[in-house]
Amino acid sequence: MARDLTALSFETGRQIGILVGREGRIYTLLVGNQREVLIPDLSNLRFGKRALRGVRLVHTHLKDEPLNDDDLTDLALLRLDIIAAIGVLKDGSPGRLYLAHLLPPNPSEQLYEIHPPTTIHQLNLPLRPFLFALEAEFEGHQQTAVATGRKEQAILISASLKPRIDQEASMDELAELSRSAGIGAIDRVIQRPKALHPKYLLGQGKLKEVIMKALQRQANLLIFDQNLSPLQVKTIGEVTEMKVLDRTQLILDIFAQRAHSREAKVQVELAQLRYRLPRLAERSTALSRLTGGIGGRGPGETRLEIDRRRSRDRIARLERELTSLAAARARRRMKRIDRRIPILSIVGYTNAGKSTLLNTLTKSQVKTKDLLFATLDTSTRRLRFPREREVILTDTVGFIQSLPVDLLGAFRSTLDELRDAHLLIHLVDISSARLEQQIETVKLILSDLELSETPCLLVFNKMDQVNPEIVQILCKRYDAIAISARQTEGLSSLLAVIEDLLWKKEIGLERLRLTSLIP
Ligand SMILES: Nc1nc2c(ncn2[C@@H]2O[C@H](COP(=O)(O)OP(=O)(O)OP(=O)(O)O)[C@@H](O)[C@H]2O)c(=O)[nH]1
Ligand SMILES: [Mg+2]
Repeated sequence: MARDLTALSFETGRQIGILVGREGRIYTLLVGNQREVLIPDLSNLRFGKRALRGVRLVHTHLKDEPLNDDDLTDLALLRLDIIAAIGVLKDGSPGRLYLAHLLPPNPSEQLYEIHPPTTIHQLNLPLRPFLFALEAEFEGHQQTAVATGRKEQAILISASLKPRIDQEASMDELAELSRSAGIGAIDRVIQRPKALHPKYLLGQGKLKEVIMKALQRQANLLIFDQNLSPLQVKTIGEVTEMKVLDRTQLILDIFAQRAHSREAKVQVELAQLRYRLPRLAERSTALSRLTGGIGGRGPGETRLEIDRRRSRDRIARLERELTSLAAARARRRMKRIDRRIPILSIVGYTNAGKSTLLNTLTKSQVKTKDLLFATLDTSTRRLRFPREREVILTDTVGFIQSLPVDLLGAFRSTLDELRDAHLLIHLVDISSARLEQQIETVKLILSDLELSETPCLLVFNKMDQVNPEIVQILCKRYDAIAISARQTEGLSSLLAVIEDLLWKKEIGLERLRLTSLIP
């Protein structure tokens, strides 16, 4: 057999390979060029519960050279049982035999083992028992992983033309988002390429590195800090055979986990459908090797069309439902406005402490958590001041940089409540390393929502976390008040300012457009 391969290789001047199953059946004969053979899509050879693919690649190397990086990448990517190269000698007969296989997880994080070269005749490896034992070892590791309840493990990836320091900061936030979604982030890859790759975002070499890392660290998910085009999601998913998420999808995922009220659920599902619609695509039968090859046939149009139509129908249905929910919300709003009670809305970056402040001020129990996007539904409470005065205080969903457009659109009716506010309290986590950016982001989103005109009071929260002198400096620089939302004691100064802004004639009720509202 080996003799046939090398002879054929010798005659054609091309690499020749065969894919062989465990039971010895030959699946395919591959004819390559001088330097490589391209491996067809193997996704129909699903492993099921197995760790290895169940096929080995045996191919020829025209110059009797050892296994190269591409060979080893194929071994890892395709989870081949074994990869073997047989050298072709000057007379077309088999030369040396090079062989490598994957290793189960090990302390030195070695992905594969390369055997010392032998010859076909010297090879003393009882294949069947060997593969059986190797598979069993892999299985042992999988079971411990299941038993210890291992959650999803992700590699975080950023590829952007922005300076590295900005990428790092944004990656910190992505790590927080992953944590909030219940995903473990085990590694990070940051690249600042000269140009972004249209298909992979990252450079191809870097992507290979990512895949190897993923296999070594047993990650099952790639999360990109940038938003990916439909084409990118598809090609990266195909090449890596891993689940691929981008920033928007991760945020949508968190929202989906947190949505409780019917309105929030509808809003989130709408945003998800709108984001996914252009990304619906079937797997093409592209070649698995990163280096490309003959393009696969296009997706099966019919099935795809059905999926698209279903999604569009569902979007239409959800939009109708949302309209009627929004109408009910508008009626509730009108009632409140009728009451001529000033409305105060707490806005700010996610995790700033908005719900905590609402709770402390009104002694209520809105859920607060050290997670991003703990709150999705708007909560409304009454807050009493001395002299029979009261205001309505609302707390709503937090903001974040690059808030998905679809999400902002879907949450419009929730965010519309902010339009009724006479005063916005812009709450900022003063202990955040990204204080400046967070303030800017919130301002930007407020202006997107056409709320730049609403009077806004900047309040720094979590002052207990920061050196008092720095608190003072920052308050001065930003013209802000500092509080600790967890402690009732310190809040009286904030209340006094609010009362002043809302009721003291000299501070300009007119500016606050309250003249007509307060009897
Ligand atoms: N140290 C300190 N922690 C605070 C303070 N205020 C809030 N926190 C904590 O900050 C975390 C976030 O608080 P939340 O009130 O849930 O924040 P939020 O702005 O409502 O967040 P989202 O709803 O996710 O947008 C929680 O773990 C709070 O306990 C504070 O004054 N000091
Ligand atoms: Mg909250």
